[in-house]
Amino acid sequence: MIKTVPTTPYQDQKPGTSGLRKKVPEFQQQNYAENFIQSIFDSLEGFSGKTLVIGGDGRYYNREVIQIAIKMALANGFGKVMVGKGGILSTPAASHVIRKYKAFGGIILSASHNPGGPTEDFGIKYNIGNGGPAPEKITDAIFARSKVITEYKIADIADINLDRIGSQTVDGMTIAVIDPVEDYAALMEQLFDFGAIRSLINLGFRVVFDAMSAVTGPYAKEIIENRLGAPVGSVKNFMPLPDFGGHHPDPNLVHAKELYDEMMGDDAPDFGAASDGDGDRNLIIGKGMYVTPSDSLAILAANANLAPGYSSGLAGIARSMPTSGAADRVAEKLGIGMYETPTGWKFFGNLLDEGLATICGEESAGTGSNHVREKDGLWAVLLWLNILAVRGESVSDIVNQHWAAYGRNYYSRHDYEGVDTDAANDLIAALRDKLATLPGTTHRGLTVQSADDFAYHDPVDHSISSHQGIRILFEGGSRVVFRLSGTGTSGATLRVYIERYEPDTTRHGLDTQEALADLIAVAEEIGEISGRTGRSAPSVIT
Ligand code: VG1
Ligand code: CO
Repeated sequence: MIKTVPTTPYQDQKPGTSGLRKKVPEFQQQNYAENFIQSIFDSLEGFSGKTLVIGGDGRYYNREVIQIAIKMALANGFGKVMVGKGGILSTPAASHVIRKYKAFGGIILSASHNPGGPTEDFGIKYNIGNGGPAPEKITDAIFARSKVITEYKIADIADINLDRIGSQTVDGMTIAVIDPVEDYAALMEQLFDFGAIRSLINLGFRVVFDAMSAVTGPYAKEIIENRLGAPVGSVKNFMPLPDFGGHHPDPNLVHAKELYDEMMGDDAPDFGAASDGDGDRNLIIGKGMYVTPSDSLAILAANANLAPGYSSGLAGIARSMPTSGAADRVAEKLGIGMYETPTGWKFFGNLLDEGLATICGEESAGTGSNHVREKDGLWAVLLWLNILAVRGESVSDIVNQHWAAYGRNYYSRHDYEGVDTDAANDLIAALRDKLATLPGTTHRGLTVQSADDFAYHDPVDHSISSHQGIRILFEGGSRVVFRLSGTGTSGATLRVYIERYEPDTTRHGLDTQEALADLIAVAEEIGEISGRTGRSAPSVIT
């Protein structure tokens, strides 16, 4: 029943910030997915007879690769596979299932916020037994293996029916098709005061959630409408579609513009939120008030003790390096640890496992906690709702009070998408060459205090991750960060992160881009962005 199939390696299966992401036609090349999955298994030890969790965000090609992964897991010696009904599991739900059932690991099929469809993006990611993305040691091993692989193993069996919940045994291996929502919803009920949120909604507090035709639809329907009592229709675009309705399932001000406009309108609901393709990101908008992800992290951390799951306080906060320093001020006030990691959730795993950090976040709309080992979009939405229910104030009141207490970190990210790869690499290399001579120089009145290429020393396993972004810090606490995306699938994406701290309350009402105008101009000058990329303006501003 088990076939060993000869194959030829590909040289481009290098996992990025979050797994291997490529266009669907690339994944459809002969044995492309099989090679990568076998390379994962070849890089792991000790899984014989153990459980593997498999699920994806439902995008185009999801079902095909789920079948391949099941058959290959069976052939490679796993004892059991748990797969979400219809091949669906949001990224945070997959993380929870791995942890709850003490699985050996999991395979998550997703390209997250990237578009889906026959010519769009697909992705495969491996998560370890703690429920989190595999650390670099493992992803490096997978890549090395993928370059020399000569054969893969697959069970020669019929496709598994993914649409009926229940277990079946094939060749000694159990395949359990599970409800993708149930375990996750139960976990949320443990962490948050659903009764308080339900009362708030009963009093007429209006919530709108845009699932962006992606994986969170069924989760949000069950939790926000069924369990919290929001009126039917509060969850929009709740049917997961293989092409996300032709949109980018990216919850930012560009792709969730309709929600944004509704929240800024005259008769706006009280609370608006959205999530991404695989359910790990969140967008939070109050009536007339957009909350930046960096501020959201800080505010959630400062108020987390209002939710039952965090009532005993936080051990520490972790954020990715490009994320604003707003959370740092909260950690300082609470007298707890603050950790600065490279971009990507895999770097938070050790801090969470060791109990050093409780809440983590990234500027890219990712927030989460030690309840799973991935960022979690709905979790952030529910923590916000729990805080709103307890405080009885509006989102904008809470944000303004936070700025008054801690100061405001004006923050923006400028993305230059689809840039020529060589030009982008040259831009970063040129910045690297300038690092030594930048300190002490003055640009538009801003003096460079220090500049470096961020390297992370993991305090738990002592591994070192270098070249994680060029940081230019100015006197007074402003900074500009340059890095290249590790999740894109065509050309390069240059990300420029801009931040300025403003302690003066009377200056907290400025427009963000105006407040950052000097720094934006300095970033252009030092980075030579337009000259090197040929772009006079970013493609996306968040
Ligand atoms: C981006 C974000 C990063 C996030 C990653 C995965 O990576 O910047 O913060 O962890 O996506 O998120 P990059 O390398 O493109 O900047 V997801 O929701 O795509 O799994
Ligand atoms: Co995502």
